[in-house]
Amino acid sequence: MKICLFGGTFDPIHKGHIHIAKNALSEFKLDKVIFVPTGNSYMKKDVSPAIHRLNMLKIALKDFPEFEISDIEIKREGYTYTRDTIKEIKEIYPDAEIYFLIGTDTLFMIEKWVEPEYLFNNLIFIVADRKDKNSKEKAKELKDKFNADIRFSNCDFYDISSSDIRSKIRELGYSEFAFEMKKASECKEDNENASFSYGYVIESVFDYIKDNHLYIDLSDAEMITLLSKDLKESRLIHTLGVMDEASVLAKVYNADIKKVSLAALLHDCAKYMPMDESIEICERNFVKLNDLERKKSSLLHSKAGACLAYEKYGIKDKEILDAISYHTTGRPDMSIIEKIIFISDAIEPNRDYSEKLPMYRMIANVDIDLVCMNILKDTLDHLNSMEEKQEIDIKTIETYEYYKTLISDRDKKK
Ligand code: DGI
Ligand code: FE
Ligand code: FE
Repeated sequence: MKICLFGGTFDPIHKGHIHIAKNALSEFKLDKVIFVPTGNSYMKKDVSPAIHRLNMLKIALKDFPEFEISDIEIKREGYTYTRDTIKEIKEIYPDAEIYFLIGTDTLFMIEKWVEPEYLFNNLIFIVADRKDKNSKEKAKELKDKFNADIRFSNCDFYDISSSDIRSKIRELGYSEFAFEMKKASECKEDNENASFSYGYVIESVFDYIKDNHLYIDLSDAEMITLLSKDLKESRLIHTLGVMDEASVLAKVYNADIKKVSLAALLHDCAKYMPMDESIEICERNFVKLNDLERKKSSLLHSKAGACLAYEKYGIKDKEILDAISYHTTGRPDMSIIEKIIFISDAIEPNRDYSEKLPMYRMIANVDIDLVCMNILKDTLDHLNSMEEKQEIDIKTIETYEYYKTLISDRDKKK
């Protein structure tokens, strides 16, 4: 059996990818091409969330029985190396001849990958460009050095890339881009614009991009519209209250107002997400959950919220995501953004659970750590006084202890 792996970010998969995969399939008489989207270490790289890239692949490849998708790299936490992927694939297909489809740019990078010797020993590389003279020379060099088997596909590699598509969408907006795409697809093949049309995405993938707001940042208004579908009215009112309170505190403490408002806006975005979905979204983003978080939605919604903010609202900023993630329990040594969200959630103008709130609201403007400690203390007291015994998350206790010590050390110094 001859199988060919085709790795990439596929952000998004475009017609050029499909074109070269089809060509390789017939030219090298392959049994199948397996598309292997790269993983993303949660929130780190500037690529779209894995789930979207995977969904776009599924949509684009559904009519091609010889094309498969493997999520092995997506399922692997942290950095992924092609070497490990090949090892796994060899276990699944021990007798297969394994090809690896690449563009010319990749040919120049393989030597820098982990264990290139292993790769050249175990793979037959197919380079999807026959024209590039430099790549022919590079192939010869690699053959001499590693005894590499590098073959050139007899097809044109369309030089438009996913990154060009992303920037074009960003620049034109969805409607203009759709228009451009339609125009390009009407060009004849020999027309110089044809290669461009090949580079675009298929229509159903474009619909997915639009529906999931990929490649264009959502405006605040769009976020609120989306959020209003996920939240009840009372929760939306609370959210706007947190935004108001947090913006004031951001000014007082000189914190990044944009980040603070986004974190405030989205802090409870997963409040009504069903438990099973919440656990799933955390797991696929490698967010670890303890046993209590797995059974209490009051605790789970903050971590699930960070993941939802990342996947659905396009937030990639770690500081914003952390503020959402820790808004319920807090954590020791919180950043200023985390503290602002943590206390704004408790003291926003619509809250009235305690007569101490007006005092907290005043103190918040001068001593945020003191208010943090008090809110944590109140939460612990509240949970302990409830009729139905409440388990307490270790983070809540650790955070309380941290701020209690901080305040008492500070008072001693005075
Ligand atoms: O989502 P909100 O209602 O705006 O507020 P939140 O996210 O701060 O808190 C949600 C609930 O979580 C609140 O009723 C208190 C509860 N909570 C906070 N810390 C712990 C906790 N519940 C348990 N069981 N254990 C905790 O450590
Ligand atoms: Fe909350
Ligand atoms: Fe809240």
